[in-house]
Amino acid sequence: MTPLIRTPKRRLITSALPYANGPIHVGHMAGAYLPADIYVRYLRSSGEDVLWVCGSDEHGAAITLRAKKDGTTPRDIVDKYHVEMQGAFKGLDISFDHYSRTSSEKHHKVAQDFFLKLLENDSFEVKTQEQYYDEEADQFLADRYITGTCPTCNADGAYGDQCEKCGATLSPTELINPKSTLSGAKPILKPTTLWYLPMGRHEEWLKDYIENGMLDGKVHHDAKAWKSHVVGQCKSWIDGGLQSRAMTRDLKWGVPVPVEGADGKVLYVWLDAPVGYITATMEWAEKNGKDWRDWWQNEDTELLHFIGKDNIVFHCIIFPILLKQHGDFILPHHVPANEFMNLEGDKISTSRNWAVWVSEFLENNPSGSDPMRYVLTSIMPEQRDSEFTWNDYRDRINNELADVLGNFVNRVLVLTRKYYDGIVPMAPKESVLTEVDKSLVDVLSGAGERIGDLISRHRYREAQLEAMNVARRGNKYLTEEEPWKIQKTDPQRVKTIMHLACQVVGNLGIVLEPFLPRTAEKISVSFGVNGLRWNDVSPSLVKNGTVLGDLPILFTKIDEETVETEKAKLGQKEVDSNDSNKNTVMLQKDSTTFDHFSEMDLRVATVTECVAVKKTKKLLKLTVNTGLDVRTVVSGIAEHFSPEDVVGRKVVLLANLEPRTIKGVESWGMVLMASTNDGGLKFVTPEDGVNPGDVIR
Ligand code: B3M
Ligand code: ZN
Repeated sequence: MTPLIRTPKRRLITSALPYANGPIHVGHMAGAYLPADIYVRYLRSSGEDVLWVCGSDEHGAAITLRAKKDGTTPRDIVDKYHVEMQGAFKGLDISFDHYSRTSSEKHHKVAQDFFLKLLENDSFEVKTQEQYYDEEADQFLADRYITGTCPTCNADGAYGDQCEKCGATLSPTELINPKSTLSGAKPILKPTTLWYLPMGRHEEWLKDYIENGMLDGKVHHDAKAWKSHVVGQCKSWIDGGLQSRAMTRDLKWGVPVPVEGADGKVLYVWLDAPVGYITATMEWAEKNGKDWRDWWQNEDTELLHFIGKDNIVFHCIIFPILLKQHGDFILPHHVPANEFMNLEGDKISTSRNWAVWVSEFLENNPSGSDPMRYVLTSIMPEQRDSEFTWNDYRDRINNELADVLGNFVNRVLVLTRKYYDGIVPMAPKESVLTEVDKSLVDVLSGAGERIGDLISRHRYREAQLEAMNVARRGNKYLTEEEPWKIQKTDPQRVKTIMHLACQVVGNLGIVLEPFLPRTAEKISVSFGVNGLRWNDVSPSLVKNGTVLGDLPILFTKIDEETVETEKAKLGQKEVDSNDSNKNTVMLQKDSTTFDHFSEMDLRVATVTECVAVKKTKKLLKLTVNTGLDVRTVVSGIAEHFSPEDVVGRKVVLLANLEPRTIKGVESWGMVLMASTNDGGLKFVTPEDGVNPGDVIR
């Protein structure tokens, strides 16, 4: 039996609050913002009561880590990206009703009140435990701030929560030789008190909520409408047993824990950030003379969270627990999370600059948001990971937007101008319609419902395809009916054809709006249907006698140069930026002693000969004059230098490194190189006047 789901009176939509620690890329957009934008635009056009909120997530380790790397303060970081991210959203015509931020005074108060209510409702376990503390940085260390040797596989560089080499789940105290990533210091153990959320207590009702859509013995939502990957992830968390999770942290940056004696403690970012949705709603309500409670405390409201898959557990398990424990709030009815979008065969990565940055792209491509929106929707990772490539981008713009949509609209406009001075001809009588005409009319009659139904079920790729199919049908109709061939002999028939073709274009002005808002707006204005809405979609939308307005060419084609330029940018680091370069500066090594240093015989040498080592890709054999002798040294620099680049150079040599034989060649010593932070290698070259044999100390 399918349970009866009530139709909600209003919908509250949220999109994941992006961390204010870097710019927005296409993966973010396709994950949590563009799908929500399409959904909300459709609901608005359908006359539904809908509110969409978002904001910057300005707390948490992501921010403080970034500030540390850039040598600046968290405040500076969040102020910068709070503005920058909004630029990207605006550029892509993301139409939030309200965009907030979590570092505001208002939000701190809301989050603290929320926490206090949880405390009052006995939601936490308070535990005092020993935690790693960095005395130099003067702070407790989050798991990711500690690295060391993995106790399982002995690999270096394991994190406090996980070894990425062998996959072992760790706790920080298990690491061998733990080190703080903040200062490099060895952390000490210090007792601290934290408030834990005992999630195990909630397993039973959560299971019923996720698997059956039931809450407190009542039907809450349609569990079958949830995506299988979302339900699957939640189930495996619950089945694995929910562990208690600390809801406070010993950090300076964040929402202070509003309890006496809790100095130096802040709320866990995954408590504070989702409460940001509530704060954003309050701010919007205040500005618009509305009551925020209608949206959060009324059973007639449906709550939907748009997120990426890495946020599923927080929105489907932790936040629902918090909301239920609080007691005054509704719980999420749907979490249509998306999977990940990859880029040109690799994962999108901010630190490697393997990303398409939305603001930067739009700055260099003043064609507006629609082409990018179109492509991202076409490949939205709704059910599985997807991939963005520039070739595909070009093909979709050129073959679909330009050749189908743009071409069709333009032909209708040009022909209407040519035959009727741009005035839409009268509707034909029903009786003169051919079978082909009738089937085109049918396409228009059902378009609103078909596309709307797909959007309602969060199938945005198919919905956009269906909307484009309306244009495809129109284009095919014109091509096959060939009005230009019969205008002289059968002008009456041409009037029918052109009237119907104008109807197709006019309807595109409505059904394309959620996907391509700017294009839809241009079409609507030109065909006199602006201000009309989803329910107006019909074969008689455009009024007889409408005078068509100007309409510029809708899409310009993408040339090869653009594609190549964009591809070339991937993985390249900006040279001047004060942020990205510093990311790759290596941390200082553990201290050494002067004695250790003076054991090393570092001296200047000149390269007199150089050849590649046979059957290797990486090795060069250098003959060097050390001032003491002439010897051979094998160096792994062949991928960066050819032998001619090396001969005649003065180099710095570690001369007393034990001799060894590499690929059959005796190597005595090591040439010192500088690794640049873009992955390159450079010689360390002594000044003029320094000669072979000169000692470095
Ligand atoms: N800032 C994670 C992210 O940007 C986090 C989302 C918060 S939603 C309440 O992926
Ligand atoms: Zn390991």
